[in-house]
Amino acid sequence: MPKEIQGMLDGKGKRFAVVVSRFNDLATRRLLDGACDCLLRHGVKESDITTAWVPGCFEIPAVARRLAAGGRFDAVICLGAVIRGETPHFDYIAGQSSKAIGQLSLEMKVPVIYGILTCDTVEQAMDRAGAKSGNRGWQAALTALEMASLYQVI
Ligand code: INI
Repeated sequence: MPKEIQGMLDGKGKRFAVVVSRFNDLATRRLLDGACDCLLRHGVKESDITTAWVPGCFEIPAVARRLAAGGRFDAVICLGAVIRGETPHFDYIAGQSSKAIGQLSLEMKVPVIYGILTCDTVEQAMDRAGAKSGNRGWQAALTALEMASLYQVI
């Protein structure tokens, strides 16, 4: 039988950092609520969740890097919402933040999870922040639980 490894979803005793962007906070506050709800329901203590607010998605990776490197957390969850406007600004912010978070997820010793919405409209963002299409913050937290556990096994 080949050996299989996988992460479990038990958050007991684990500590999580959530970096969340204030830009489009109507949506990002809901992502944060979803992430915290998921962590608490999986056994994480409220006092073991630390939230760091940043101005916008562009600032998320720099703060996530410091939190991930500090050795205090089992995973770092990045939450934000980039909403397309009339200029190419969206592409720069969405592209840079996703690339930088992807790079961190490869470099850091703990999982760095991507929970950023990239949407054409506010309505799409709200749908993905708990209205019609689930809550991406909740899903990002679930991924963080599984990956934190998997890293322990590895
Ligand atoms: N930041 C976001 O998080 N979402 C956006 O939609 C957004 N737009 O569209 O401009 C945005 N811009 C701010 C950016 O993240 C930085 O905070 C800013 O450029 C200062 O570095």
